[in-house]
Amino acid sequence: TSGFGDISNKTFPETFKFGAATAAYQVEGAWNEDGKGESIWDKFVHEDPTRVKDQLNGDVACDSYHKWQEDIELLKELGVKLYRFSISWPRILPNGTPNKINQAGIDYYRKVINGLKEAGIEPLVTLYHWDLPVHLLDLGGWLNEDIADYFGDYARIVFKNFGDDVKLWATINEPKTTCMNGYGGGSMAPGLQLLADGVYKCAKVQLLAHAKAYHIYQEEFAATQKGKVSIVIDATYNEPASDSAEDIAAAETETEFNLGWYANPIYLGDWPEVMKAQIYNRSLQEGYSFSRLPAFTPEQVAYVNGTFDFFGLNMYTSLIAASADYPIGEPSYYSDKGTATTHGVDWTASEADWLYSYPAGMRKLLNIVWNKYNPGSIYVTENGWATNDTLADQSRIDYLQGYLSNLLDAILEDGVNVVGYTTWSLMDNFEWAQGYTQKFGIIQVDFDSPNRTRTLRESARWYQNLVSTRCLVDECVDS
Ligand code: PNW
Repeated sequence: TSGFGDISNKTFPETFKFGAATAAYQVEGAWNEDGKGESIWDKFVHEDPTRVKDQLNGDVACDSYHKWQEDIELLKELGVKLYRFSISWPRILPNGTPNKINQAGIDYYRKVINGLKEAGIEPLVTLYHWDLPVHLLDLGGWLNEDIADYFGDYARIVFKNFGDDVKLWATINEPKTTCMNGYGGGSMAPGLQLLADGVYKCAKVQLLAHAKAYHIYQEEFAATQKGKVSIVIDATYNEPASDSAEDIAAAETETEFNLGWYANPIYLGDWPEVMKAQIYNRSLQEGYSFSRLPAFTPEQVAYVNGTFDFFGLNMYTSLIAASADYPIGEPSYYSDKGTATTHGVDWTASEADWLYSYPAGMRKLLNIVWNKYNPGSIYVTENGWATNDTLADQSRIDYLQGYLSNLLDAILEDGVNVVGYTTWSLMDNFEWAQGYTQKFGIIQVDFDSPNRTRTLRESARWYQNLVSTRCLVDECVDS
């Protein structure tokens, strides 16, 4: 079945926070204005425009660097009480080091945060949504453990400047997608293809960097600022392809190599056992004398373990997982994992080739996260749908309604403490290697006009109604 149950006719709890999300490189533009340094995305798209499907880039994007007031007006119009956005590291520290702070960058985010405050909208701020300063790439980027120290210095400056007004922090957005696409497949900056030897090191460095920022907050800011810090992890719900023991194990392995890869070290301590065992065994058979999965020292396990105040979950889609044989040959994350994945035949396709709608996966994944990791509370920090440019985006409404109904069931029926939701995205933006060919916004942006005119889609009207009624259907009963 497609997993569509009846849409819940209960209301969302009064305390539940609805919001919307964006990320700096995808919306800001002004890539070289007012002292901003070059990021790895600036370099990646300028060096070889063919890396992006429409050969366009984020030089201007939604021009939110200049149009932030308009963005806040749109948030107000939607009625949301939460806005997730990210800070551009090289806008604050042009070469990534604390040696030179760009005051214009500080001023920009200060204005945005003040504007949100006046509008009664709470900021949820991501420190790193993929735009590493180029200078730090020259040092090895996320393959060099020293980057954790640089990240700590950057985080301290941000906490110090904005922590009086920002109480929800996400350190790193989707370390898995960064490492798999930036250091594995190579479709994203910095474009390295190190699926066997780079992706696990990248993961370790990002986890150490996250933990560093978390500890700095706890030691230097938590007592006075009283905010919450966590990481944002993207994950799929993985359904076994059949009732066979092999496929059931494959779905579990799929989850451990994706969600567990990052969540286990932070919420339980250390890599998942199945990753340790399978990567070590494959490495030996491939001729290595060591595991390609770099071990955490016991001190590092303890340093990373427990570095969360909530769970930030990006959830878009699900997979059907089966066990698969990968003969020993080219070493790779995929052969280490040993699964084959597809999507359900009756799941609706979006404009993005990886994104299919399976609403029940939302409830199932929330239960897994809740029961396995005991995070105390969960924010769904991204969830959204890709369409073409149309304003009549009924497929997005169907998707959001189905996923949010399952999210609500998880809260009311299963007791999962989901406290907030920021849909991806507030508006169309630069969709990385897909350029402007895929639209994720509930608000349309006209990238052909210098104004970057923003227009509410039908889904934005629908979301506006949901936010004000807390109800997914025409009429709700009290929850
Ligand atoms: C997110 N998946 O990445 C990113 O955080 C956003 O910046 C991006 O615009 C958005 O998704 C839409 O692509 C993901 O395969 C990419 O499950 C792929 C997956 C999940 C998240």
